[in-house]
Amino acid sequence: MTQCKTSKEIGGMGHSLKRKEDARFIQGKGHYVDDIRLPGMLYMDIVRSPYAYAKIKNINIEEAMKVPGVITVVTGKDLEKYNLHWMPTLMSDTQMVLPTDTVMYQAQEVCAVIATSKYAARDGREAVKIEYEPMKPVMDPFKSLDPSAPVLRTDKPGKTNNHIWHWQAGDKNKTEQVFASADVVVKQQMHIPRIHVVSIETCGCVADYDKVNHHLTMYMTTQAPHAIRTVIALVAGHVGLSEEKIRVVSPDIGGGFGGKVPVYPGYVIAIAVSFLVGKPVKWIEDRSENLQADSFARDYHITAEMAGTKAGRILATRFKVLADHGYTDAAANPSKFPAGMFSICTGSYDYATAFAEADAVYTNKPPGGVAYRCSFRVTEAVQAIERLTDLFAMKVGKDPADIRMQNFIKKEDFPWHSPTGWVYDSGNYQAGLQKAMDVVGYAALRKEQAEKRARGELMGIGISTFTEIVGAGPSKDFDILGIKMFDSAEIRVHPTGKAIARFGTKSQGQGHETTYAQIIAEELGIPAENIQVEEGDTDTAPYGLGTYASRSTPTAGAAAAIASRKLRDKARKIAAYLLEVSEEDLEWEPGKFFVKGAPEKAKTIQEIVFAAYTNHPQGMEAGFEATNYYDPPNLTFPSGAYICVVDIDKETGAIHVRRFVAIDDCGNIINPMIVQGQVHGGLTQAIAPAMYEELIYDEEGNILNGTLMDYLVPTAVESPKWETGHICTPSPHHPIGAKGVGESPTVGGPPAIANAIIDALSPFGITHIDIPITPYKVWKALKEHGAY
Ligand code: MCN
Repeated sequence: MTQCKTSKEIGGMGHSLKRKEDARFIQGKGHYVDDIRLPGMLYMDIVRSPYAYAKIKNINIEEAMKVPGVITVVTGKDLEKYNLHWMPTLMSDTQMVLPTDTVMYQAQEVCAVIATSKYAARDGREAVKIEYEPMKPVMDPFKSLDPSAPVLRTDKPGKTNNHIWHWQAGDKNKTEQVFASADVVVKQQMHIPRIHVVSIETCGCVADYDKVNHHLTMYMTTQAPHAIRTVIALVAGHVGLSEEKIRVVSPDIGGGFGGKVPVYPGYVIAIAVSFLVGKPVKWIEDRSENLQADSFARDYHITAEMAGTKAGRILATRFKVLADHGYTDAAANPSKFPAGMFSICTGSYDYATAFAEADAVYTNKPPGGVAYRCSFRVTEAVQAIERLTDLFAMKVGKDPADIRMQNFIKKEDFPWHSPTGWVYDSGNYQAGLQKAMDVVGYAALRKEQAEKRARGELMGIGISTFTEIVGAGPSKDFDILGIKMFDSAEIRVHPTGKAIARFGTKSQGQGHETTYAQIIAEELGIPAENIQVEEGDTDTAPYGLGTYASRSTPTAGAAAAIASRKLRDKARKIAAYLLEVSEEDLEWEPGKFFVKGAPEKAKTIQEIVFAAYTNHPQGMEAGFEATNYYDPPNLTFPSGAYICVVDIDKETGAIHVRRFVAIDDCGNIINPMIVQGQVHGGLTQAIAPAMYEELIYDEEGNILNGTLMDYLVPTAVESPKWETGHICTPSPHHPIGAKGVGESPTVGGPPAIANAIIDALSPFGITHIDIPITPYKVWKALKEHGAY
């Protein structure tokens, strides 16, 4: 009898397999865009605007052209000749590749210098002389809609103001009625700061146009290779490069976090230059360019209100949002989605009434709208709802944990129909919070807090219980450029039993090479080490929409399971043929089919695969491969309960995060170690906007903290010891019961920290401080509230 290995031995689901990709990463063998060197390759550097809003009077390239090695300088007017000066953003907006007469934000691309070395290109860049006529920029989104404000997007025919879109969800009249008759109403203005993803690798590309075959290969840092190819085809179509003539290759990526979803002008300029000069062109941003000019996230101004009873029952919420998207809406137009960005604004609670509306405006800031490790503005919504919940608890005089327990959607109420249009698939919020409270020792901490308060010490405990919404599609609700959102897996098992699996997603550090292999191993019984996972090459991978919005597990992960099951069906047929029994007489155990009641009569998956090429039933196609394009019936709704404990130094305002307990529910877990890594990284990115990061501009549009010397990215030193754990409510509609997890910590983390800090300061009557909550803001609030 053939003895099969256990799920653990083959690296199946639920096991902490070491990441396959790390073997090359930790040995410095990762292959990134900047590692690509092609014969005859030219280098591009970009001249950027020092002004936020200015007319371009003249571009003088004379001196630049004298720099040894400089080949040419490309301006917007040059691109205009070929109709290559405009491009769509990934959603529904457009932006200039290079401006022809007006710059719209500081650090905007104005022209590009092409040279035989990157140093010559940089010297050429310094030698370009541009004459500007500066104008007063629009930096305040609230003033952007004033009739006196200049209309910024004059390129858009018929545009008479700076409004981009309006979105709303929920029942406005009913919400007003509930608010009018409620015992208790709390209201808070808040700002969610403009932040940047700051991935370790900046953006860049090598555009390689092959004149002979009229074919473009684009090596680039993109999270969505297929969708980007479609965008490139829309632009490059003007010079006859249609989609089948374009190959996008996304090699290893050093972090994306949403910032490598948009299309950046540098990509299009590199393509245009490669097309015009017939040579490969490399463009790699430097760190400052990346921080100052790439698309930004958040920058939302929210008026948030909650109505309820004195007994602590939440009845309704109302949100009015103004989104500052800068010069263009880079990546996330909510009108594309059925219930848009703030639609998860009822959080994990079971009240039936809510209304949310949002407007986005243009200003003279760099492009905004990137979903930085948050889908569809969930981070912003959760920040608002979880702050409101604490304010409400404070007002009715109850413990914030009790208020949450009282108002949670109950586990038996799933699927839950939210008042803003979603159907939450599953969850057990009470169990999650209870576990977090047990782990942190909630009751003892409250006791300690009371003792410390009596001594005048500042200690705070903050809770955040959140629901995420991840996995776009379903295709009926979501599209990018009209392409319906699904994702894909293609599995090919070779006669030797070794497999190659390709996906439409693209890992930027999430560990897909390991976790996808684990799903296939579990379903097919082929050891994960024998399954090579590939993503990121549009010539070989099946079409997919990419990796963001924690969608890879909900979509491509499901596709991997379904494609594997298709192969298992085929394997059953072959096994029945080989064992000369009917299919119904066979039973499956990972890695083999055996005859019911006679386990010694068995065929292993390796034997079956070999037979698929050598000895398969008549009428059956040879080979052992399957593809699945998975269109999910619904999103998945991961959730979490986070508790943060802080100590604050009253004299200086310094905040010490003493404990942080994160209990997540992402359904069935494929790889616990990878999920833990995702949570650790995400939590570090959660303390970022909560305590450190915010891009600041002056009234003239100058960025005031445009280097990593003064834009404070938290490191391991600033991170507490994260205490992580899980509960599991499998997604009922996902083939392996998994939900996404990548964004949960960045969604749930900031409000837990903010709530803890405010809790510590509450004895002084302080009820809110906008994030990032810095020592200075704490000290100032304490001073204003009479603490000194
Ligand atoms: N996973 C698992 N079990 C689950 C859910 C997920 O083992 N139940 C594993 C997955 O198989 C995958 C990882 O956890 O290896 C993340 O899966 P998922 O939540 O599906 O998210 P994506 O793979 O789609 O990644 C996107 C998400 C987002 S939106 C951003 S932004 C982000 C992030 O993940 N950017 C990252 N994590 C990042 N991690 C790194 N290192 N770098 C980035 O740029």
